[in-house]
Amino acid sequence: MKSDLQRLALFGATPAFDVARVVGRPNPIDRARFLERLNRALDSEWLSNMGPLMHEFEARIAEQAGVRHCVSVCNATVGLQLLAADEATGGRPGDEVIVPALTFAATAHAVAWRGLTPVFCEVDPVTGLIDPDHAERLVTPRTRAIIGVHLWGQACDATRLAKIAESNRLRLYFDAAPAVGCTYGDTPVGGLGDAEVFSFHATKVVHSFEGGAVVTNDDALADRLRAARNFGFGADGTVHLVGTNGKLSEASAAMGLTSLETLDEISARNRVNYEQYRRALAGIPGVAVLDYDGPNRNNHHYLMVTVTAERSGLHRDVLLDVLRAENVRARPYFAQPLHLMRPYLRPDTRALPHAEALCGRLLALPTGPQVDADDITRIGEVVRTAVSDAPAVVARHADLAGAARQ
Ligand code: T4K
Repeated sequence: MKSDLQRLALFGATPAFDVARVVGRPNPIDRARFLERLNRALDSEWLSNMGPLMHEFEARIAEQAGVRHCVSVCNATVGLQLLAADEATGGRPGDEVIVPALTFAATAHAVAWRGLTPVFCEVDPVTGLIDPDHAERLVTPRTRAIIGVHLWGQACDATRLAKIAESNRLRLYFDAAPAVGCTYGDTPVGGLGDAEVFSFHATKVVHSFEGGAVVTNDDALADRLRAARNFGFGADGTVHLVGTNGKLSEASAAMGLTSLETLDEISARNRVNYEQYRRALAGIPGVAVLDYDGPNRNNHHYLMVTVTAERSGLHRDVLLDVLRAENVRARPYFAQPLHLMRPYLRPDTRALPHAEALCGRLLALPTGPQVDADDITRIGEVVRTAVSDAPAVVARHADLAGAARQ
């Protein structure tokens, strides 16, 4: 064993961090501002059902995304469900919606929950974004919509997808769950396709405990969505359509407004972390930071790396445990391609090699204001040390796993 390995917690050393560095820690907010807003709601005795804070939050999000309408919802999954159920999608049970195989399960679940069939599309082998060529080949007479996903804040090829949607008379939606503050060229994410859906879950760059929003420039769609999230009630107080309860509470809106005020500062901070990670991980065989330096701006909320075992000598899951031992709570986003998930697996399910390969390689590393340059340097050293003597690390990992099983 090389002596450097003795500095790893996997080999018995003291973990690199006393306090865990975690992917998904809620971004800090100005607590006094939040409490002031929450107190305002409590004093007014108006806590939900399209209150003033919800309206203010919607206005700020619409402004941020450069769109006419923001319809807030209780989470992004419900937002996607509202789009799947919308009359313009027009789906009858069994109609098809094309979704990428590499995304959070919610993208497909929202479609399936409405009785439509998600059809899984291959992704780009590097970015993990939906492959428009494959999407085009998947179109059938039953296809109603395509949902692109701006994975980790990288914008999809919205131009190509719009052409495919237009020539096949399909709706085009984007799951923009992680992409508040990102752009497609100079266009803010939010104004692409027929509608886009943001998530304001606690783990997202802008958070409202739980929450989400559908943003669109389509006036009629916005009206239908406003009704659909409120049991189908239209502005005239009568029920226009079959709706659900998808409303955002005033407490969530208070948090969302306060969190949104930090977006620019946190994105800038995360950009610095991204550059520091690129330096700290440079030259490590088989370990690469996902490159966000193209023409589209990323909010840098997710710091993604790929671990290619053929070159690093160790699998992503081994590195995950090496880091966990150091109190670095990295996450394997996403570890399972959707077409291989139990509810979607069929006897004739076809392999999607790029999505499957990426699911075995991707790792989210901690970033955000809780992580500083020294932390990143230290995390880089851990990864470099592990990869530099990968066979010994793999053997040690297998020994520990065997011992844990006994
Ligand atoms: N589409 C896409 C592409 C998405 O990524 C998501 C959600 C959606 C749609 C649906 O959006 P929502 O309906 O949720 O609005 C988490 C989030 O729950 C989920 O919102 C998010 N994507 C997904 C990528 O991450 P899990 O299963 O990984 O959550 P969990 O509980 O394992 O926590 C993740 C990490 O965050 C852990 O390291 C712990 C940490 N954490 C979490 C919470 C909730 C905290 O430190 N504090 C917290 O309060 O799904």
